[in-house]
Amino acid sequence: MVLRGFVSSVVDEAALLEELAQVTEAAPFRHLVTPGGFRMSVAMTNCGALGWISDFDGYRYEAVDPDSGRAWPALPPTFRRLATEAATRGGFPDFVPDACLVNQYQPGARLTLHQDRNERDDAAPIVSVSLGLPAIFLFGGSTRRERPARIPVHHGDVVVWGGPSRMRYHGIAPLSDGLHARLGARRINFTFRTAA
Ligand code: MD6
Ligand code: FE
Repeated sequence: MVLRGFVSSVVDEAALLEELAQVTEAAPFRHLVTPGGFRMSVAMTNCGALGWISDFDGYRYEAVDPDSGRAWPALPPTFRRLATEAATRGGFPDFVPDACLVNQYQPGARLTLHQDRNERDDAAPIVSVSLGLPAIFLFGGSTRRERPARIPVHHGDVVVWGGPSRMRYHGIAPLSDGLHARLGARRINFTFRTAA
């Protein structure tokens, strides 16, 4: 379910961006390496009890930021409220996120088709928030071979993703150039999950 313009309808956007700045100060964006040895074009960080990481040993959730040796920053209050309000609107009133992956795309960055399969419980939805520059969300099938639908996502849109769609392949097409009034030349995405 795509909730257009949902962010500003439920939270104070300035508060959300201030909390984002605090998260990225404590745990700066970094380019992870895939298990196959490729540097990801998307820069990532996390907040919440668990953070998603990738390195030569694989993809997984960890409680400690490998760059700092400290716990990931806590899920800020405005982040949490946005996630639970969106999940409720999407039909998942019991959603309790314990992980928020924060993705930063600069022009040209992309996320190739993948499934989200590192979470323990696939009954829980994912709440995905788009901020900054617009992007094309690629929404595929249950195999990598199906040609994905191309769904535009704009600043303030929230996608709630669960149930029978939970294991569909998806990705982000290479980000086009542009300048967003508040976020500059980048797209930020939060994906809230129940990982543990
Ligand atoms: C992104 N999102 O929007 C990447 N995964 O930047 C994802 O990979 C994603 O948006 C699962 C569910 C929703 C998502
Ligand atoms: Fe994903």
